[in-house]
Amino acid sequence: MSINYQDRIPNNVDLGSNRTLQRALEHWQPEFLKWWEELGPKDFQVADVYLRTATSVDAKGWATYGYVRMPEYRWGIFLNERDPNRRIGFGDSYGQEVWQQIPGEYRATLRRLIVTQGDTEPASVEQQRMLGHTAPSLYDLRNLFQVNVEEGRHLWAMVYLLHAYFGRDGREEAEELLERHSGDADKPRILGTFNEPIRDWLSFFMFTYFTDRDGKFQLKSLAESSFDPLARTCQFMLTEEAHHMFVGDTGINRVVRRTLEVMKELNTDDPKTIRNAGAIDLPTVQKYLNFWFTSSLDLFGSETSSNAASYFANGLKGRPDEAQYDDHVAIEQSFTLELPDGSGVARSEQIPMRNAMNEVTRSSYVRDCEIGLKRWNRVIEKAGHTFRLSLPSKRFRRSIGNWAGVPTTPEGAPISAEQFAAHKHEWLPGEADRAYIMSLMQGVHQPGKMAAWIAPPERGINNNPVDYEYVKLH
Ligand code: BYC
Repeated sequence: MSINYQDRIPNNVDLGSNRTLQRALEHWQPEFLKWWEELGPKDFQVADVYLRTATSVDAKGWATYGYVRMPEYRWGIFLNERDPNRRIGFGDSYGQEVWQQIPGEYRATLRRLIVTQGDTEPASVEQQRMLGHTAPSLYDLRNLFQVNVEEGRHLWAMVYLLHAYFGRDGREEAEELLERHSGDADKPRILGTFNEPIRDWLSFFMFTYFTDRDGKFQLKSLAESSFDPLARTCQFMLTEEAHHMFVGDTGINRVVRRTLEVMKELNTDDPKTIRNAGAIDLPTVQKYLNFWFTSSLDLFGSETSSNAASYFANGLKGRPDEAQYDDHVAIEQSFTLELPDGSGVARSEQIPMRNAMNEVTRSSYVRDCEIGLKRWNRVIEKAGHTFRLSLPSKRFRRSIGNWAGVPTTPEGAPISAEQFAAHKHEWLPGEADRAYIMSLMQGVHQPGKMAAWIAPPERGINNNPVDYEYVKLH
């Protein structure tokens, strides 16, 4: 399964043996590059960036590091190796052979899932395109660009499936993936979070921690798919995704560490004094966390979803880590949901397990999110402070599902719209918070130098020192 870098499109799918497909993808390639130039990272296209590139898909040594100009990054098509014994792992056809081609009756649904997944990848690049100028260090600048080129590659992953398995419809969808744009009034991206602007690095770290983690869980669900090429693509994407979440996790950790240093130096926990010293007070970190976590919760869809039930029944999309469950058919089980009853309390309702798959996945996601919070809180505790970061309730600030538009406290207690409005800016970033965070966003582009609002990372990339010249600017 070594990757062929001789072809115009690097791949490990023997693309050269299918001339029609190869030509169609080579036709899409310049469109992608044009999109990258217009809507990819602004102004850094001639910089030499210390990037990793996939060289093989096995666990050992899949990556090689070196300086690359982003437009010359070798975006390509990499699928995990095929397991000839792989069987359908869930749903009505449990135990049968997986599909190498798409059964006709599932074509439209699978296309929709692949397009929705594919749409998020370029969207995130568009959202982050202005961040290069305000990077807190060259180390961070490099990480931003690594995330961006890999999201570009994830778009390639989905476009390959569209071209290879969906004929003309798929090619048209691939074109449209470059036509919708994040935040565009006429042609926005499909899912809400991917139309939110990311103007500052605190948002970027929250996005890579919380929203990329939604990516992890959605990809894990699709990695269970009976459509084998989709499963194999997602398996490899997951290995790339891990670094993105690392960027978010360590980014927030470094922000917190720097704030604690300032709190210690000045012997204060007063947000105003901390801001005057150029750091980000912990309540503000909490507000940004609330915003991005709740937005990411929406990405799992409604608690009750007949779409999710049929994805599961038909073997299109499973639960993340399906093997950990005892019952892979899930036809006789039920799930208890907590729903708003319209009069300020929550009521319970039992629904069939298959209809609750979005909620099952969301719950696994929330547990995974908590790991980072524990780590950050340990740092705060060690520094002798009682403040703790916390995840708001799944009911808070929702735009999708049963709790959409229901005002609650961050703890999930239903309140009136007036009460919500009165407290909103204690819970979510307000204009003053955003203006303050933006005032900190001054690019630091000298090797080893770090903006004053963030601590240096504990180590560099690929065993290089932190003060390595990760991006050579010209
Ligand atoms: N915003 O039955 P429901 C990533 C729509 S992130 C707007 O509950 P379903 C990444 C929904 O599409 C991972 N609309 O939905 C991260 C449906 O519309 P249609 C992305 C929303 O189908 C960082 C309608 O509401 N992966 O990879 O059960 C950087 C009814 O809803 C939203 C995928 O998306 C929303 N938040 O579940 C880069 C995986 N939520 O179809 C990348 C593929 C729902 O009736 N997608 N709607 O017009 C899916 O599995 C499903 O489409 C969803 C929704 C889980 C998203």
